[in-house]
Amino acid sequence: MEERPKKLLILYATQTGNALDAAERMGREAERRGCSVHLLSLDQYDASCLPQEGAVIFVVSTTGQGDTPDSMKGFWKYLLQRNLSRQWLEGLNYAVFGLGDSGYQKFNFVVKKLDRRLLDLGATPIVERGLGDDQHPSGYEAALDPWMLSLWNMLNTINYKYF
Ligand code: FMN
Repeated sequence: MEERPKKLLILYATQTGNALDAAERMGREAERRGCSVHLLSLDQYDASCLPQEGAVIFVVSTTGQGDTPDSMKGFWKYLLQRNLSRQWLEGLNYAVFGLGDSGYQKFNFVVKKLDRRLLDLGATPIVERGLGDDQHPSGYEAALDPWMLSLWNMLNTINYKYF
């Protein structure tokens, strides 16, 4: 029996809107490539469903002094639960892109923590995390463009059936 096509889920957390812009851009690119996309803010997503996903793309910013955006607090609390096993996310392919500013001491702290926690819970990274930086003359997009390219390439290479 042929495997049912999977949807690409894009989850974002933003404080001032940039991560939403980035996530929407990613969604448009994915759809142009024939991919079926589901775009949601992290506070609209039930974290207990993560093990059932095929692939998830996270786009999250860092605010405060290395803090998560407000819309990520519930999700992050769920993920930090001690009773989640190291196999909980086995079978989940993920990619993370962070938005931050290297002028801050805790540069892109949230996406770095998220990446580490997903790995700890058994998930498999599709590509290395991307780090957007406000200090770059082209802003976060300077890192987003090459990161997206390697993401599409890797999804093709691992023959992920997201169409
Ligand atoms: N970037 C970091 O890398 N680390 C920080 O600790 C950090 N704190 C911030 C605090 C404030 C009040 C603001 C306005 C920005 C901060 N930034 C920090 C930069 C933001 O992450 C960056 O501007 C990002 O593009 C914002 O994305 P968003 O609009 O999706 O929230």
